[in-house]
Amino acid sequence: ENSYETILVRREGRVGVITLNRPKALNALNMQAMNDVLAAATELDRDAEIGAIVLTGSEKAFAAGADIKEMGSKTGSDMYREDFFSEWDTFARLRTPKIAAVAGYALGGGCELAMMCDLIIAADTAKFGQPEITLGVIPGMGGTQRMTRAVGKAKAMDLILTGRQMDAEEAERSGLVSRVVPADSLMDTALEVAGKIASMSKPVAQHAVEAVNTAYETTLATGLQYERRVFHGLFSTADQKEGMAAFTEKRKPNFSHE
Ligand code: CO8
Repeated sequence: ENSYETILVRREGRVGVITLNRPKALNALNMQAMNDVLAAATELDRDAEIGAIVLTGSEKAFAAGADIKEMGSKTGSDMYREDFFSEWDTFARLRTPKIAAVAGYALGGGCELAMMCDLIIAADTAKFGQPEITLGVIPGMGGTQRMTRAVGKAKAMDLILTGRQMDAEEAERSGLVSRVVPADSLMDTALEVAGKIASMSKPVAQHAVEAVNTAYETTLATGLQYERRVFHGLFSTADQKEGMAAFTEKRKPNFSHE
């Protein structure tokens, strides 16, 4: 599985781990990295043996943004013709629960990539920011949208207009990350959370991801209707029968992921 140029991929039980690996560029996201992450994550997503994906970087950087050197000289018409970086949307839409395990810098596209995941676990060394304005642009992989939904308008404006970095504690307080842990236990915690999620029924967890994400896309009434329909529909899965039977029989469920 390690035939990729910019990432490392490994499996730990039902968890797939993708590690961004361009240390000399602080994991800056070039086209190759986008293609590698997309290929690896799509393969893990389709694999019935994988119930959660952890995306991580190095101790120093989750990712320091899109690759400024690769991008800098492109023209507006290049960007439009290539529909530059739009394929990241495919990553964001994968339904297998995705956890970003962030240590060090998560800046620009790196912060946006973390926000494409379903939840973010941060080391106490993590630094989040959208510094694009200091480069004469604005966020382009969802920063103005997902950051605003995650932390609210006031803090999103503050971050995006000043380009300042937010530490892990502020990120947790603001609702961007679900937990902050000491840097040396980041991967243990991320793998524990991912392992727990992966022990659930995969299709049920995938429906939960879609249902939570629907909260960002629609009105409350439509979202509630969507949730209820999904809830009803899950009664046609083997795992609902197993989960409820196991409770009644006072044993652990043995999900078949069907
Ligand atoms: N792109 C390319 N190379 C980078 C990047 C990057 N984003 N970040 C760091 N590097 C490189 C540096 O150039 C340096 O390379 P070299 O050794 O060859 O000079 C190497 O990584 C190490 O970096 P530093 O020496 O700068 O390390 P420091 O510890 O001094 O500083 C920082 C770390 C603060 C993280 C600093 O590197 C930095 O500010 N990086 C840039 C952060 C940034 O501005 N990110 C936003 C990029 S723009 C973006 O992400 C837009 C996404 C939307 C695109 C979607 C379009 C539709």
